[in-house]
Amino acid sequence: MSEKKIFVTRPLLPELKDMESQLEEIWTSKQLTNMGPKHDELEHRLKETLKVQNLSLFNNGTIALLVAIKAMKLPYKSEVITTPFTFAATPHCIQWNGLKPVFCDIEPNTMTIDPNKIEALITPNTSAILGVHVYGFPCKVDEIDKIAKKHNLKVIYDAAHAFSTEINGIGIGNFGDITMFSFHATKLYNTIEGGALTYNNPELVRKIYNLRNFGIRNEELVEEVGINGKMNELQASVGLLNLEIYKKEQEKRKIIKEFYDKNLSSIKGVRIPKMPVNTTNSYQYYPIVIEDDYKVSRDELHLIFKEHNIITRKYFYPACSDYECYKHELSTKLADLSTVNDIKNRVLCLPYYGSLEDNTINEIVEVVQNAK
Ligand code: T4K
Repeated sequence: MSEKKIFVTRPLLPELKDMESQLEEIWTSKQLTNMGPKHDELEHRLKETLKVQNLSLFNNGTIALLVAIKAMKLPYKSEVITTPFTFAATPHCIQWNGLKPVFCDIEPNTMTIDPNKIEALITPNTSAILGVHVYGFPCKVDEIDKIAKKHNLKVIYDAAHAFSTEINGIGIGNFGDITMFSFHATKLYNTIEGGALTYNNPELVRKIYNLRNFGIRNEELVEEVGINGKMNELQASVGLLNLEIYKKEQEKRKIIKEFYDKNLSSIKGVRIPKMPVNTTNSYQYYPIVIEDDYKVSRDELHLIFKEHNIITRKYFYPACSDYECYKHELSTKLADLSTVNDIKNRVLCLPYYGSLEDNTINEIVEVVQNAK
């Protein structure tokens, strides 16, 4: 048993001495926030890293997603078809915009929204589809695009888990009308708290700038009802330093993934979801799916891990469609959510970060091998 608690993740942190010199610069300039030099540099650098045309930084992913939805100008109370297999922030951002989340089932391998089940949910009141690249698995973007074009719907992506994921060499932030990234401490690439929006339509640049900054254009002009979504200089400096080291972290996680894959895939009843071909992995999470022919249930395995002082996570149990605030909606009650309702009871995210020690990784594999 591990002496210290092992968590599902640990944040990527730059060297303290590198942070000290960043802090010295900030202290000297006294520019702490409001689109300072570090903010602007990070925006520029991330645009290159994520291979996107436009990128706006935010103080966290949730505010970024709120603004993304707002920028789409969807009719008040219209319906947004989304996945319930996600973090609470996704449907909450729809609801906070005065819109209605309508939950669609997921497909079993990538656990992303199932395009084959979207059209049945479209009504005259549907205005958008919001897909989540959950665990970094990309949604079926081409199929979603076709449906959206056919029904004149906006497409919004939540790429909170998909930093640096690419499909056929195209950055994941290029698909749909707008994409949100989260840079929360638990994410592969973090700015402590933080996030970004990426989009190809140049007309959105001004709109998003305004929405992020109270709607203020200049000292005498307030153009619309905005919010405070600004990333500060301390967050941006962590972001600049983490840009230098996130690839190393990915390499370490790749090795851990190979070890997990090799040792877990041969265990009866343990399924390892596969990344689609021509897609690069963000190495954000390591989910396994516990099938009926495994020795114990997912919940039992979760408890066995706990006895070893290893904290695995049931991301995303409960599904958002089970939340008190959504489960009573008629659309939730009527929806066919059979795959979500199955997967939510089977999935378990294992500890997954570069500084996991070899003996811990071995222990994690042994727990799955020997559970009874
Ligand atoms: N969309 C999706 C699909 C998302 O997953 C998220 C966030 C969002 C939107 C919203 O983006 P943000 O507004 O957060 O930028 C965590 C994160 O707080 C949350 O950001 C994330 N999704 C979600 C999936 O996971 P919890 O409640 O699981 O976090 P917590 O505090 O239990 O952290 C997990 C483990 O990480 C801890 O056991 C230990 C470790 N940890 C965590 C923190 C915060 C550290 O070692 N250091 C830390 O500072 O939600």
